[in-house]
Amino acid sequence: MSARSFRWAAAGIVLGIVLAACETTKVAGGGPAPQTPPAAPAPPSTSGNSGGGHSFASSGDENFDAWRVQFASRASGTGRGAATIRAVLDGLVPVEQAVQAQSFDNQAEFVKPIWDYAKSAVSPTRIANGQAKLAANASIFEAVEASYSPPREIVAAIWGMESSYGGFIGTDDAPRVLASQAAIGRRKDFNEGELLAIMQLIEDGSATRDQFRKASWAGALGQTQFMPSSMLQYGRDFDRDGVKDLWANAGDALASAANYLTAYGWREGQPWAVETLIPAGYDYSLGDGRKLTIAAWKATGLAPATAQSFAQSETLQAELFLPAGSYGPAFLLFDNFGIIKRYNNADSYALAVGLLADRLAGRPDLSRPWPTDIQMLTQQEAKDLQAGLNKLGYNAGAVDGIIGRGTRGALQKFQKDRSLVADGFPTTDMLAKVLEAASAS
Ligand SMILES: [Ca+2]
Repeated sequence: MSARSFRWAAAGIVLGIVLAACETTKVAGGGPAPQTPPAAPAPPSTSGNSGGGHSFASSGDENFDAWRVQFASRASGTGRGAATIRAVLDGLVPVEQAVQAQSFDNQAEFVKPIWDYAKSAVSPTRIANGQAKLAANASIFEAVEASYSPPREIVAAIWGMESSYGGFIGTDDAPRVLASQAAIGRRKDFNEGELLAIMQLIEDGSATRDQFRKASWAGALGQTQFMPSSMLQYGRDFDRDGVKDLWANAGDALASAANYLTAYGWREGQPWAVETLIPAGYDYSLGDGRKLTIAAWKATGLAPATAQSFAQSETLQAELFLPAGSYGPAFLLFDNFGIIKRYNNADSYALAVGLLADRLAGRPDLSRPWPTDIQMLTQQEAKDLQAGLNKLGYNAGAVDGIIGRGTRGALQKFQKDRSLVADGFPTTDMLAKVLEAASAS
């Protein structure tokens, strides 16, 4: 798995997020459920098509052309009409492979700390813009909140993170970028599924071919950046004008996002997380992903950092999350954190959305600052750390330079065995200790 979020890369943000290692699966939610085939009959193909075969003008790329003809047949086999297939696939020229690769590969020399992302998420501008958008669209948010589970601030925060509240929705052609990836075999089934979803959306009248020309470079659509399969399954025509206009209609986009979170089980009335104070001498190894009740966490000495209580129920389960180890704010995470991750599968993303939503809801800033003066490991150093932990018998997983939960857990065990603060946080000092132990072993 890669820590690089291919969507954030699209937004020009260099990633490599520590503590959030996982490939971002954009609004894929484990794959869309099969849809009922649309009833709309396909007009007959006009030209270049005989005996059910498909032909297209050459793109100049043999491999792409071969894939396109085969995929067109597969699309026909799923019931898509020839005219739709042509509208989506004809005239496509694949994105240069070097450009595609650059979009996916993590080029960052340094592993970027999670707080870089969290801090930019709650910039004064983004908070002010969000509050203005909430006010300007109050009736939409009112109605969306009445129909779906998540509070308006969470939906607004996603809107802010995904498109700067509708300000930036992408300029790539979704069929082109999806086809380019499928043709070279990158997540072929996924990308072909997204192309089929686009065809269905066109055939059922949800959107036009041209609307799909405004997408992120990974194919995400509209103000809340839905992948086509998610638009097909969770998209909403909130203003009931007959089209799911995620691009220009804020109500459609926001209702779709709220519907998505609701469908994945948003727990109404529960927080996403609450910042917690950590007492001196605390056993940080409890922050290893385990879930305990609020009552149990309180018994270990945790207390809410602000006036906000942890949760209404003492029996609610939560996880202690230490994105900055013992050096920065700590959180009790609730199930809704995982629901936000269904939107974009990275801890850093969910943290950013949650923090922004809290500020939009008028809650105070974090009580503890992020440790912005800590020097982060380079990717090579992160690899050295992983190799050292593996050599010592702590399973840090693949030596990939990406510090995810596996590496943190291994480091926590190393720290605990040596009576160090077991926060799993990879400082250069901790790297030196691991390397020293590994070379002596
Ligand atoms: Ca609509």
